[in-house]
Amino acid sequence: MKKLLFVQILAWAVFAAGAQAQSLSPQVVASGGGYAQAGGYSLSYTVGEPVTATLASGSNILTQGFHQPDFQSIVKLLAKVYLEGAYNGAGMNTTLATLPAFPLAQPYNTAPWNYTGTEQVASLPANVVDWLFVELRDATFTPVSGGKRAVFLLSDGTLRDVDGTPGASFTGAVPGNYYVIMRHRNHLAVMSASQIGLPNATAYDFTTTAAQAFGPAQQKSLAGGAFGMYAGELDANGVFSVADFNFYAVTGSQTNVYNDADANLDKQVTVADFNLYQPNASVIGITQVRY
Ligand SMILES: [Ca+2]
Ligand SMILES: [Ca+2]
Repeated sequence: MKKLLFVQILAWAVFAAGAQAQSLSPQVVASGGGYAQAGGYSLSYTVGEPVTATLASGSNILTQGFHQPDFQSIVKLLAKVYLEGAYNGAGMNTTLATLPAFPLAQPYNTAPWNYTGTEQVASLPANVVDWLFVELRDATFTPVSGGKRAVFLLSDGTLRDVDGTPGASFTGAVPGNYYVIMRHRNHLAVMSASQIGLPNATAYDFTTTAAQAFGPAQQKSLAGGAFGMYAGELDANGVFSVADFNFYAVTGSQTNVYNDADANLDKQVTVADFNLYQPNASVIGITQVRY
């Protein structure tokens, strides 16, 4: 009997389709739907429509379609940083990006980072050096919601988000003051010396002095008075040790590869990469960047 009643209700609901639109809060307009009531039972339904597009403007993101998520904040970071291994005296080499195997999706999805972000592009933007992994930390250095993003590092040291805009776009993070950690696959990670008010209109520049990075001597003096991240921290755990040498030794010589042992980012694993690691071998990263 109950089953029969349900079928009857369903029939009523179908009959009512289109004749009685539904109104809820938040208000939506459905392409189809209906409501029926009988014998103490009620039934309502809507015909949804798929998400059709996601739009972003300023600090807001909007997903177009029937099911609207909450408005999400995007916090933008502008920053400039150099990698010792790619530095050429004026900017950084883009040799690695000529590699056919250069990843179009972020490569920080393995240990020690284990970052599950889906950042990817259909084709590389101009002047790419490599991917960077950027993190936001609060006043007590604690990770924050939405505070991780993989972006491209460009030859002039600036960042380029996969959304095509300058900087790193942190979806879900809220405007505020943050310490910023810059991570690279085979360079010692650095954190900003102080909190940065985000979004920022002027790029935070790590390259002007070693003191732009938190802690003592966390950046290397480069040619031309610039400073950059120490090359050769091959296992990226935040500390130079024999483990980084072992990573190089086990990898062995390789050509035309995207490999973490390639400290100078020239597509090859050779003694030149060991030579970058060797003078940096006693550098210890600050606690906040270690894994
Ligand atoms: Ca290490
Ligand atoms: Ca190399």
